[in-house]
Amino acid sequence: MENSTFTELMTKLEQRTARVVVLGLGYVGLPLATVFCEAGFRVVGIDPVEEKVNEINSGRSYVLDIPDEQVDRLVKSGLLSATTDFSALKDADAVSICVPTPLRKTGDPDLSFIVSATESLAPYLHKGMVVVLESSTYPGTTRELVLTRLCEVGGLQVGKDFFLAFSPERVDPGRKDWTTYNTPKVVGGITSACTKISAAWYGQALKTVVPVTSTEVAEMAKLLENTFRMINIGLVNELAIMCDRLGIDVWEVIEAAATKPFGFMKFTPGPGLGGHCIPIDPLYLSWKLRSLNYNARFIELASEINTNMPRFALGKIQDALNDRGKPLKGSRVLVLGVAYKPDIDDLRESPALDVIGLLRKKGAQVSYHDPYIPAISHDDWTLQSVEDLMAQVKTADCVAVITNHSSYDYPAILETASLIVDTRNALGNMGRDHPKVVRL
Ligand code: SAJ
Repeated sequence: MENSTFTELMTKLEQRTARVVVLGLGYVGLPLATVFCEAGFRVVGIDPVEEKVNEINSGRSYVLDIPDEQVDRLVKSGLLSATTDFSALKDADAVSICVPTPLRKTGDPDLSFIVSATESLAPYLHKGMVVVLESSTYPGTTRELVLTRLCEVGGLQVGKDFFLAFSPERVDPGRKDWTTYNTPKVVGGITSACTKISAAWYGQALKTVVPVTSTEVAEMAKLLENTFRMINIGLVNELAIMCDRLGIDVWEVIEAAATKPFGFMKFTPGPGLGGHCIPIDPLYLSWKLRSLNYNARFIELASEINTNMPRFALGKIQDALNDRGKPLKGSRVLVLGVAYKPDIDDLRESPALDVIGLLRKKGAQVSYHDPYIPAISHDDWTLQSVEDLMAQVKTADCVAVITNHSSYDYPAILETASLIVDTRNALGNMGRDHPKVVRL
């Protein structure tokens, strides 16, 4: 049943006079804020990091996908502003929460950012407000953590006085074809009125909105998307281990299988699983199911295999050197590419960090090159990206391709190196059956 609060808010959203606040201005929040601005909403971005706020208010962007020009234009037009002050929420009609959901050191979900954002919002919750959580999390979070805290605010009833929904972020940093604007957006509310009003809000700014019947469906859809990916990467990683035992070229096997025009989806093995989504989101799901006495075996097994891949890559490097009469200990190993995936500058959860750590533990003289990452400080070691790449390739006992950035001149590297362990098939057919090349 739609009441006057619902219809008044709906009118503001449809007329785009609703005042929008985006909580958290990272790789999800800033693009979302700009998309609302481009639709004509006035948006205040709130972030606790003053440097980010100053960058935005100065017309500059620190997010790969958002150009300075766009931020500058939106700030100068008065549509976009940023602040560290959460009291900006008091004037908000529509709030999107885009905060991190990492793992703790224990491997359990860290929901502290969601709780903190909700507790900052609660004092400003008022009649006629819609709140949407975007952070990837386990099914039930919006209802159990966000709704319970917002309902503690005196006398306001969800679905009647305020509206609450979940809408999973689908941002793939660096991607040009699918953006925040044109990627279909799932939205699920606590009540049908919550779904309707959140979908209407997002529908004013995004190309396609997909309403679903609950926050749990929306939360679970996101986890299916990324668990699907993690498990299939785990499958091809185990296939690489099997092919290694069988003496079969796994890359040729995958290329052959990928010729099937239906019923198959290509994934490729590698030295491990990086990033802030794929290795982490599925563990939110398995953690939740454990609390319900269910063991999500596919997730646990795939995670175990993916986590072991840096050690498998180490073994390939060790064997390749050994076959050339060189112990790993004391050998000069140049790691090529350390970002968690090609052509980006993001190091989060990168398997390169594990491979370098394992090489150092074995006594190898490890250096690295990555055009996007000038320096690394991790655990008890710090390294700088080497300067003269080809000189380092020439002197290395082994070049280990860990992240296959497209900017590398692979033919020149093949010509210059004495030994290459290619964990990403970066050399392609050049590397097949080449005496200097060992592939995963
Ligand atoms: N990886 C493999 N083999 C593969 C694919 C990926 O080893 O076949 C590794 C990558 O090297 C990387 C990790 O897995 O270390 C994650 O790679 P990713 O391609 O999944 O990239 P992400 O982590 O940036 O995933 C994001 C996700 N987007 C969102 O969560 C909104 C994911 O859902 C997208 O499918 C993915 O981008 C994408 O397709 O680019």
